[in-house]
Amino acid sequence: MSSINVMLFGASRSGKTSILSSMLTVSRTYLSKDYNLLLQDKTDYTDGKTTLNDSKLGMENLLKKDWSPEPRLGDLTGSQQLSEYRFQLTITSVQGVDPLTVNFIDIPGENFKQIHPAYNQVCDLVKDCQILMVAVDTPSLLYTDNMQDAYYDEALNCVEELRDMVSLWGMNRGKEALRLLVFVPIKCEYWVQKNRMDKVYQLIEKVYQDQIAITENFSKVKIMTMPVETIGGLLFDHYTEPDRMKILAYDPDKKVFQKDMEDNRNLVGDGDRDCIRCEMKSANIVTLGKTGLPYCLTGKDRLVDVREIPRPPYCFREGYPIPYAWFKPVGEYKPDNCDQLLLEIMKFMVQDAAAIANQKVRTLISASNSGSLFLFDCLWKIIRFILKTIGILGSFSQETQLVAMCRAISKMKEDKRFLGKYKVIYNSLDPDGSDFKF
Ligand SMILES: Nc1nc2c(ncn2[C@@H]2O[C@H](COP(=O)(O)OP(=O)(O)O)[C@@H](O)[C@H]2O)c(=O)[nH]1
Ligand SMILES: [Mg+2]
Repeated sequence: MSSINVMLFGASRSGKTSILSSMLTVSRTYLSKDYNLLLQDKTDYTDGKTTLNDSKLGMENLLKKDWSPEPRLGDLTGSQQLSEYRFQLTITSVQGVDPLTVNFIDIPGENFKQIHPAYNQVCDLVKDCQILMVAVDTPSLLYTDNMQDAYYDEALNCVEELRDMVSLWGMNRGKEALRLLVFVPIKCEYWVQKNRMDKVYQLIEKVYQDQIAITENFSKVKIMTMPVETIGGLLFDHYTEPDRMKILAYDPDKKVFQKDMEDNRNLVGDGDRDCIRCEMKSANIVTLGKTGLPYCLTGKDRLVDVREIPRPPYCFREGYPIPYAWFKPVGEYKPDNCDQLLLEIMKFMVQDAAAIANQKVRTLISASNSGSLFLFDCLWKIIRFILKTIGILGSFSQETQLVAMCRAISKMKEDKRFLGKYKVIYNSLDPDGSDFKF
């Protein structure tokens, strides 16, 4: 079970990288303290991709109250390159076993479209993945429901693109291989607080019903919805209708603060100007997108309709709908339920490894509870040298890993930190209720 591949699926800026960042941030300390599990970010950053720490800083930035306590617009720009993030999990209580690796393939939303040059590469990558994680932008999901327009449904929730991915998913691993499909609604704090998550669960199962149906072709698959709060202190506030959504192009002679602008390119066709998205309040008063503060147009300031801007990510045209969602900072950076997602990945790793090694998870759990781990550890120390020499180190190491992981997971399931806030849609990993259950 030394490595597992996870494909992150979702529209651009839906929050794929943020999920990883918050998962790493919240779990690291207590996994090591309470469970002897060392979780490390072993990503190769030499290609210059966003670090998970930068992603965390970006999220904390969205909460900055010194800007203003007002609602502000959600970000527009998602990652632009196909990236791989790598988590390494080392079981520190047992010496000499290999660490476990989880490879997350993080793909910019546009690459899932058939017309994109990277599309074939994406299709090849998903064939090797055991886990498919679908980041669902909750405000977009609710927006499309309000619009009652199949076109919006398709474009904002990437329904077609997911159909392709699910069809190719894990193909190189065979029909019998274990698979985990997780829908991860994010930016859902508002619906959690209003006790309206049932609606979100229900919409996910409706919007992606065909994709869920495709997975019935696989004999061992678990499908679930696992909402996570990647920030915690940021609540959805409202949407702006497209005709009130504008780009403010400042008077070129004005000195504009960084917090009051998003772009300084030639967006409006009369030279480089500092620009920002804003909501129109009256003919000359707008609300600025990054601070939510009112601004009165003066001098050569100009307002341009978003639909007139031809350049992504600002443009609003058919084929590129954007729900302009505003979020209000109400508290600290306090992610929630991200560790539950990590626990689910860990459970899956054990189930997958057990299935491959023809082991029963039930037996492993009782071995881990009865103290056999200690026996394994002693045995391990004594015969390690011999095993190395005769070259069967791999299989023994794997069994030790499995037992140690089962022990950690069984303990985690007792931990109040894991609140079980998720919904299992379908589970055939465990058709007879025995072998693959925790
Ligand atoms: N409003 C809001 N924004 C978030 C939340 N989590 C992340 N973001 C922001 O959403 C933007 C896009 O996130 P990112 O993870 O880069 O999306 P990706 O393109 O799918 O990888 C970033 O600016 C994040 O800071 C959240 O819970 N609420
Ligand atoms: Mg990303």
